[in-house]
Amino acid sequence: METLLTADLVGLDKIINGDPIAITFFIGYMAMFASAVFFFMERGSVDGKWKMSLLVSGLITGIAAVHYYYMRDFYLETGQSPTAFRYVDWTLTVPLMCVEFYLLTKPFGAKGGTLFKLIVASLFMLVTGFIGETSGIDSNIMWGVLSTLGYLYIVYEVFFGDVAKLAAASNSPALGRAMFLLKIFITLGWSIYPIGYMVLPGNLLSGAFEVSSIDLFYNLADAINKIGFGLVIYSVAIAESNKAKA
Ligand SMILES: *C/C=C(C)/C=C/C=C(C)/C=C/C1=C(C)CCCC1(C)C
Repeated sequence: METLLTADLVGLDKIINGDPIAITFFIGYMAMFASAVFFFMERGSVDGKWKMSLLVSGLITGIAAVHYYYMRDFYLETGQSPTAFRYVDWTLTVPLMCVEFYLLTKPFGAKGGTLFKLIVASLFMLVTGFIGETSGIDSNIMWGVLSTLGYLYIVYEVFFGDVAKLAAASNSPALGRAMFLLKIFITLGWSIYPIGYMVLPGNLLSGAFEVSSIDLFYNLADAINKIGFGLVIYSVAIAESNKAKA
């Protein structure tokens, strides 16, 4: 009990003394937690088919909140990047984000097979990324390239594959808007992760940033992609639900 208390106080002191990485873990944790509460509560404000989307947004941010709680403490105790926690979080939340994309197009005929392809590609991206982060200086570029292939496949699916075809055929302005935003998140929001990965020793940006900044990139990207994307879905859901009432 006593050691726990001391560690907590040391951690708090670090945060207050302005370790920017510690601060982003701290804020990330609270923001994910608050977002999860918000998405769960707001399920009641939207129409039937959007409720599942809000539930999934709540699960994504809720799962992230729990991992941020552990990642923050791990970082404060060790000063190291919490790579294993990070990838466990992503392995759960990225497939759920694929479910989110699928739910958007489901009312217009999306098939389970599309979801399956997205999940397989995202798992490939994450497994190779994890191996890359833990494999050391000589091979992290190679694993990063492999991981990027999984990422590019997801981008391809959203821009030209099944997801894109369904959205184009739907003639729904709401889906069109959601798809437009989804494309921005997938290309700009998700690309922050590989940029963060490139600060690893031996990788392309290792001279330009300190290794520790990897967590700044990842924490920023998580906030944008988990909370930001959830809010975008929420705003489309509210607009569509109000239209249906009018
Ligand atoms: C909520 C978490 C999300 C949306 C995580 C997304 C993660 C990525 C898009 C990671 C991509 C990577 C590459 C494309 C190459 C280098 C290794 C990764 C795993 C950082």
